[in-house]
Amino acid sequence: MAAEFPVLKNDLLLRAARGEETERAPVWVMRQAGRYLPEFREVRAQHGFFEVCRTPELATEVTLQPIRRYSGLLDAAIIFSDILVVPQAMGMDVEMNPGPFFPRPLDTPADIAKLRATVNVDAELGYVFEAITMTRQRLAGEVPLIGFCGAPWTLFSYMVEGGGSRTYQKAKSWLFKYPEESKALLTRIADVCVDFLVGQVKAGAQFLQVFDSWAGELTPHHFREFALPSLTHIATSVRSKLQAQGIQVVPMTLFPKGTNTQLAHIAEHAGYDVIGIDWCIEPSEARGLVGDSVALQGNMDPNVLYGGREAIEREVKRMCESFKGRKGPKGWIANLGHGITPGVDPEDLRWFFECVHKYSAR
Ligand code: 1CP
Repeated sequence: MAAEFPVLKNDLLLRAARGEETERAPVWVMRQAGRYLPEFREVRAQHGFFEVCRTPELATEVTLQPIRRYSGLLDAAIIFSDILVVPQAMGMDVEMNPGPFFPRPLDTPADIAKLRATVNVDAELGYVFEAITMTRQRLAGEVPLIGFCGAPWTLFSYMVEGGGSRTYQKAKSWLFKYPEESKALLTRIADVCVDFLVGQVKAGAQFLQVFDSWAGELTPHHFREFALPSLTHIATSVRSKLQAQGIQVVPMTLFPKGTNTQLAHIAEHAGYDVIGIDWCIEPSEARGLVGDSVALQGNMDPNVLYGGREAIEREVKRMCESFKGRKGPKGWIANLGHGITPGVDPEDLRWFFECVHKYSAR
């Protein structure tokens, strides 16, 4: 079983994830350890992207950078890594220059044979587990630590496209041309995700997030046919495996970006405690769709952070009013509607945190 860790002093995130009413909304931002921070760019000037991921000391340092800078304002740390470590663990080469690049993507189902038949996550991804344990120690209980993985459909699209894409033409042609092989591959990715997430909890992660960044590229019909089953499989299997091993189950968040018309269905069928929403839906409308069945996370447009302090304050206030309704914050984790981008002034992000503290308070 996992090591002993310092007692958690701030459990706001965990209480909100359980759907409880909180004194204010907990807040963190996706990609909070990243290029907008000069201290992160300094580390990256000396070390390659995957070198940082694979060196627990460096991954820990980078994870802690925003916690140190925004001490008392941030309510969670997220382990520094990338969703693409799972395709690597499955046997694919992935480079980061500067975006993800796969020299040998999966062109046809015949290429599936090139993947490892079974993936031992301790052997392939043990460096993430080590980084999590080290970070959890160094956090000294200040805030909870989030572990994560990419969702099967989002990872499938990178593995088939060979990188980012505008049209998802290759990944989608797989779904239409080879539906059964696509489903088999999605399940195979999901099985690795399950072991990876369970390993992260064993190593010390206190909250998990599954990033389905490209969920909204699918029609609702195909999202339900191809993406949702593997998402449900992950939620169900992670919980049952943790229980079987006598390890405390942690809250699970799904970020199915771009699927706002399907929120009610996802809340009911995917099996997650928290659903992350993007900025293309008003929070009160999202709450109306999901009822009280899940907590919500989000959802300010990251580009507001380029609009200056007045705009940030105005938009945070509006977001808070919409999430809170007439009462205080209940089951709401404040965040952006997608990752923070490299050009943001870190002091403007500080202002975002301060405004969330002020306007989300009961
Ligand atoms: O040079 C660099 O430092 C590269 C920038 C960078 C960073 C900081 C990449 C490349 N990945 C990361 C870290 C990262 N990626 C984290 C760290 C923890 C945090 O602070 O949040 C996380 C959670 C991710 C997850 C991730 N990687 C997602 C899902 C979230 C999202 O933003 O949609 C995706 C889609 C990726 C792929 C990826 N990795 C990196 C880039 C630039 C991209 C996206 C490229 C594309 O548009 O396809």
